[in-house]
Amino acid sequence: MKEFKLYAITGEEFHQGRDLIEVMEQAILGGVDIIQLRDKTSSKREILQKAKALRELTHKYGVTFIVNDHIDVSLAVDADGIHIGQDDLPLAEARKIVGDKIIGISTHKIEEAREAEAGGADYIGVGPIFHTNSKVDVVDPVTTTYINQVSNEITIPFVAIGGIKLHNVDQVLEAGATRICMISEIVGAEDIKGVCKTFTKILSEKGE
Ligand code: 3NM
Repeated sequence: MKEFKLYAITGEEFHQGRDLIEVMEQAILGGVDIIQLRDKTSSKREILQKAKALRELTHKYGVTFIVNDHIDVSLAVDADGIHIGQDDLPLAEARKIVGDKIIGISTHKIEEAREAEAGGADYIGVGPIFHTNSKVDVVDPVTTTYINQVSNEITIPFVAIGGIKLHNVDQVLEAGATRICMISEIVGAEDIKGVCKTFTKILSEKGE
């Protein structure tokens, strides 16, 4: 998959009434490399419509587009890939369905990271690093210790997630992460583009 640093996930409960596409366009203009559609409440039909619109948007800007959970929706709109959790279809089965499209997997401990790598995941999520209100039933924070473990051992791309904010991102990068993923700090911001530009700058300085 294309190299990436800044990854934004939709979270319409934080959009403050702003239109989904406008919110994500601001994030793209701020330098986001990947957009993920994550929607745990809408009907499949509604999710499909949102996915179509986001596919169009991401094509326009050449940004990678991932759909959370719904492999069928991802394929139907020709997204670049899917993101799945530990309780979803196992990686091997998902791979049979999506072929060489991107598969990302959420991991919360090193055993899961190893399994995802061995199974051929394209990237893994590593989190939640800090407390988050954006995902229900998520495990307790894994802290930056888990980033240390993954960065020392895992060779596929990993992205840190969960409670990451401008005020704590330094800890995440210092622990060894080079890619970060957020919902609320990005889509809940007053100035979405500005916040993304700040993160983009921090990430690129870190990479130098
Ligand atoms: N996955 P925010 S944490 C979607 O640890 C998601 O796998 C997580 O939202 C994981 O940036 C999380 O608002 C929520 O904390 C991230």
